Amino acid sequence: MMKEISVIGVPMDLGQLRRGVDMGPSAIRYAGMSERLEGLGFTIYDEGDIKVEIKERADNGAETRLKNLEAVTKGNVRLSEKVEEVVRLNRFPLVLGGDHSIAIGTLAGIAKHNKNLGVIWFDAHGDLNTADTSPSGNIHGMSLAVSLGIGDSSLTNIGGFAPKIKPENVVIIGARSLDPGERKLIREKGIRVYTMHEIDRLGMTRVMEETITYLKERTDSVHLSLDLDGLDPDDAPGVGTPVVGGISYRESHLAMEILSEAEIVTSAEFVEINPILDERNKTAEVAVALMSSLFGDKLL
Ligand code: 6HN
Ligand code: MN
Ligand code: MN
Ligand code: MN
Repeated sequence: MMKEISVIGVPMDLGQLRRGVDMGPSAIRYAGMSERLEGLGFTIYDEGDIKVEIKERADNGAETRLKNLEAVTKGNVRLSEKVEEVVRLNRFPLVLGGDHSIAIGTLAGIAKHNKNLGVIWFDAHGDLNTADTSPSGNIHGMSLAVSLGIGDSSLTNIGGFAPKIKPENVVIIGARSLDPGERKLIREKGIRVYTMHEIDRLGMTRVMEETITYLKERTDSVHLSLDLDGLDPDDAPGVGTPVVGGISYRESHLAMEILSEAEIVTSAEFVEINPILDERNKTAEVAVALMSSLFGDKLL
């Protein structure tokens, strides 16, 4: 794995309606991220935060069903440019959210340099909605669809090209709340999904081994997009859209260790941490522990 990591904070809370998720990057830094990763031998370049419009000033976009479309687009354009620069410097981009709409900008920046990019989407949700299928109008529930080139053109065309990823290069892990339109898209596009049912049946070890084999066969780099609501709310309570029956802390930690051994992940983002909803920064601490395993922390 690359020995230099660039950390990019994205205080984005406009892709959904609950306040506080913009404080995610601070909470993760406060939980000791840099010290942990430096302790593993990495050089950390903290690039600070991307500028995102504050909610009070964002036009809520009454002319479209997509809430805060203009401000979400602008923030993601800035993020994509920063990520692209980091990839060009051959550093590992580690993006801190912010709500999951920021995957749009992260993937736009990475895909510019990686034509056959794989994506692990670790999430309770599919984030595969469009303006027509979304129950909420919230863009954080659309970011994977947008990256597949499906959605509003101001979002799908960020970076000047679409799509960013191919459906057969995506693996969703942890799904347990999929809207009807998302299920349809998964079937139509043949997207590989490990729902909680498969995780229970096969166990996390086999799910990760299959995922790694599958992505190694068809991609040359892998982005990990980790939504903390993929974990069970007991282990990660500080998220805006919790869903019961999720991946345990231990299983998710094991998943990161297996990914670390496989050495396939070339970029990552940790999103949806909402300190206002959290219990004494527990969810940010979980995020830092997962990062630490992903970057090779061994217990012995
Ligand atoms: N996330 N499927 C719901 C929606 O509004 O589209 C929830 C999306 C949650 C998105 O957690 O990143
Ligand atoms: Mn998500
Ligand atoms: Mn989610
Ligand atoms: Mn372990």
